[in-house]
Amino acid sequence: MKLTFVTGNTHKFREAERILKEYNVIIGRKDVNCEEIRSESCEEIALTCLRLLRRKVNKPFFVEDSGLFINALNGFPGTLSSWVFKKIGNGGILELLREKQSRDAYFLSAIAAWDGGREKVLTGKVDGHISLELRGKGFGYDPIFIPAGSDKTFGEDEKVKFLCSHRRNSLRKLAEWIGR
Ligand code: ITT
Repeated sequence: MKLTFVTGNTHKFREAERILKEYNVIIGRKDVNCEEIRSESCEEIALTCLRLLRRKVNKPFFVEDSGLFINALNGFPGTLSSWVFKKIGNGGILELLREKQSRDAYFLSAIAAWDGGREKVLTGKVDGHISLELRGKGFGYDPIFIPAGSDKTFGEDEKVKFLCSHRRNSLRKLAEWIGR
């Protein structure tokens, strides 16, 4: 099945394209702006966005809302991740964590999909912690996020990110749902 990923983020699209190809799901990209509601739930934001876009996108499609949740900051930046990244970047996050004991964090990805008849929300998560300094490339918070079981940031180890990311987990569920 051909699916459309509605996103303004080319990094997210490229990751999704590579991962879904493994499951024989081919995707195209559409960049239609969706006024995101304010909520602490990625699932709620993604589903609301899907329903708003249903009128504009007349073919099977999905949207994804994701974010970095840091325990010591009560889940901040969470669903504000995109905005916070633009405002204070990775340097700002490291500064906020300077005096904190715990650096535990997780990435969450919520996909809301419409296959032409049904709609579904699928989530993926990856646990980890925030590094002491910026390391590697990638996009967004990749240079400061170290997944559990690794000592490298997502930005330093693209392969690990490809295999275990929050997005990999939600996209795998999407592929399974589409295939049913
Ligand atoms: P769309 O809403 O148009 O899809 P966006 O970038 O605004 O694009 P989100 O609202 O889901 O997407 O924002 C999530 C932000 O969280 C994103 O902009 C990054 O800063 C960060 N983020 C999400 N997934 C990430 C990942 O895999 N690696 C690094 N940072 C990530």
